[in-house]
Amino acid sequence: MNDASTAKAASTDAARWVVRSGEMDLGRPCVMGILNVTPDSFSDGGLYVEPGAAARRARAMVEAGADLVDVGGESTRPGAEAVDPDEEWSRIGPVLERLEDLGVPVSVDTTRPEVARRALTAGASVLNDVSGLRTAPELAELAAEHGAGLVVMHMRGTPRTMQDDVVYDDLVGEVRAFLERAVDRAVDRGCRPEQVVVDPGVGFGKSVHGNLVLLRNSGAFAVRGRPVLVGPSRKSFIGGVLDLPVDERLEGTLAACVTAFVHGARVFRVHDVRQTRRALDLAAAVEGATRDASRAEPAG
Ligand code: HH2
Repeated sequence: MNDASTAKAASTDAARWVVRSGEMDLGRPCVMGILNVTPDSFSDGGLYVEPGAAARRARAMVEAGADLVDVGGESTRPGAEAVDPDEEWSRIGPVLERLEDLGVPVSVDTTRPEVARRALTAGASVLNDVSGLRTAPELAELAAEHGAGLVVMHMRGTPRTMQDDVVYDDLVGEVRAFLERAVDRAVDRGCRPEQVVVDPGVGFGKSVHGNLVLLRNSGAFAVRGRPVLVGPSRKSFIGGVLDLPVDERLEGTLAACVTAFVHGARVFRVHDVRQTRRALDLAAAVEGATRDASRAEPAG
């Protein structure tokens, strides 16, 4: 098998993701819309700090084809300082209240158990932990207790320090080993494997080239048969390759998502939901057509 077919084989078992409010079918690429309710996120900081504006943005993303919405109250951009948990909750809580009838699962991007607990009580279905259970392994217990989905992401260090050292002896091997440990830790703490999704952490302590390597090897991260999420949206490696500012990285984001999908990723965390939905649906149709190549159809 070549690289691409290995990636596909690894990802076929990974078609189920159990989240609290049901089961996501990852047979179709899954789009996670980003909703940052922060003053300082790198691309949408300050736009949705008012809870009404945030709720409108969430509904617009669902209408545009989001399968779930990820709400974050703390920026994790390189160099970002940590915020106090009460401050983080004061940003997220009023938004979650308004999303009870959103119609798709709500994920909360936090590394703090006290914030996660309150979010789950307020109806969140997924915990998105960018520390990969290093900061607070209790997050796995909370996910287990509530039957919530859990995203475990690779990052070395913290957002404040992660770009200080972006050299790895074996990037893919190190990220894989980290994610294996994170899935095992989640299971040891009571999660069913089906609740867990893994993420190689695009933009978190990697060089421009390192990020490209992660995307090219997306399928290799499907450790323990778990589905792979990638979050390339508008990130600086796109600017690094195309020499474009953050507000001109849509095409780069779409290309990153489509290539990651072809190489085995199944969940895509993005700002531009409608465009990503269309690009991935077309990519999935092309991939499906490859498998059915012998079927005779009129030309079109
Ligand atoms: N990226 C960011 C935040 N959370 N979670 C996962 N699982 N994967 C990611 O790649 C990821 C993430 C950073 O992007 P963004 O939320 O747009 O910016 P900021 O951290 O500045 O709020």
